[in-house]
Amino acid sequence: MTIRTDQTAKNQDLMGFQDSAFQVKSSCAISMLTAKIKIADAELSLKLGRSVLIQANGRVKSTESICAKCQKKGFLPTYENALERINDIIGVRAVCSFEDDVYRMARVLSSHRDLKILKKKDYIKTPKSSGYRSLHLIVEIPVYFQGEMEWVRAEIQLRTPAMDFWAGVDHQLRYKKGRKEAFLIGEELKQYSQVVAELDLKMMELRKRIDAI
Ligand code: 0O2
Repeated sequence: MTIRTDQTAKNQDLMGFQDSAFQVKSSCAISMLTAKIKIADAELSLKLGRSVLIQANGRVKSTESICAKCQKKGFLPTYENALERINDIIGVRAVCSFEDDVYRMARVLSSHRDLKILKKKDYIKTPKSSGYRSLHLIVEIPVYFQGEMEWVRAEIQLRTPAMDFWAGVDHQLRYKKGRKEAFLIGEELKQYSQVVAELDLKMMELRKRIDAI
């Protein structure tokens, strides 16, 4: 008889995420969302005479991270639970030049009739207590695979380069949470979130002045 350790049991319950059909559908959803972001950028470029998109990329959350997120949210880490309750198993991030470009990009994407916007989380207007700032769209996109259409859920994170830089440093700190030094660094990082917000505003004002020349 094989005795399953807790971790093995959890990972087996999440095996659906290793399934090749799931992987193909996720990768299609990422390609389609990335294409939509690039098309939205092309449309905005025509209107503004400049590109707003700096980069767009996507990823599928690892099974370990899905398992950890289920535990953090306090529900059993099963494939069904995770699919239903975790919005960012599939994630796409678009870095846009300026704060108003982030909202422009969100408006264009929201106008696409084949994209369902389930939720908008504006952590720019209302930053998280950590200091995190970005605009999140929880969406569903239709994916056609093996003769069937499925609405696949994903999270689109829209942010400026400064917000992205801040979030990257904060992400590194996350792995050191619980240590005394990490708490102090976190407090300092929170203050820099305000500095980043001010820099974003100043850069946007400069761009408006350049536009007006
Ligand atoms: P990872 O490793 O980046 O994927 P909810 O939708 O409200 O039920 P959820 O999904 O926790 O719950 O929503 P939330 O808080 O909007 O977070 C979604 C993602 O945003 C996170 O995914 C991070 O990618 C990013 N994020 C949110 N808060 C922070 C933060 O304080 N710092 C940084 N760096 N990123 C943040 P994961 O799965 O937490 O992490």
